[in-house]
Amino acid sequence: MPIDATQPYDDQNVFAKILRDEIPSRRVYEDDYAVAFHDIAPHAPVHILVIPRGAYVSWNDFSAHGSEAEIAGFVRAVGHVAREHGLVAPGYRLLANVGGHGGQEVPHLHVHLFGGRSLGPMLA
Ligand code: IU
Repeated sequence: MPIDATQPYDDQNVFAKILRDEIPSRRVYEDDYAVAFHDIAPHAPVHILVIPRGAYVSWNDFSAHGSEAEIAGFVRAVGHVAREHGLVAPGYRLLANVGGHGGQEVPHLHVHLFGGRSLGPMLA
C-alpha cells in the first residue's frame, strides 16, 4: 500500500529498524550518512537499497530539510555502492519512489539501485 509522503516520520518503520539493527539486513555498505543493503525481493541481479541515516520520509523532506552534508554524503554513498558493484561500465538504474503516485511503500527515503542486466526502457 503506497504511503502518504506528507506523513510525519515514523521511527517504527522497517528501514528505521534496519538502521538500528533491530531487524537483520544484508548490508553492503555503510558510512556516517547512508546504509545500503540488498532488497529482500530483488527485481534485477543487483537490487540494492540505499537509505540516509537521517529520519526522512521521502525525497520531499530530504531535499527540503536535509543538510548539505547529508545530501552530499547520501549521493556519494549511492555512487560508491554502484562503483563497488562493478556497475559503472555496464550501467545501472536509480529509482526513488515518492508517495502515493510514486508507489512508495516504506516511509523512509530509499533509492533503488538496479543493475547486472540490461534493464530496457525506463519504467513507466
Ligand atoms: P518502495 O520504493 O517503497 O516501493 O520499495 C520498497 C522496497 O523495500 C521493495 O523493493 C521491498 O522489496 C523492499 N523491502 C526490503 O528490502 N525489506 C523489507 O523488510 C521490506 C521491503 I517491508
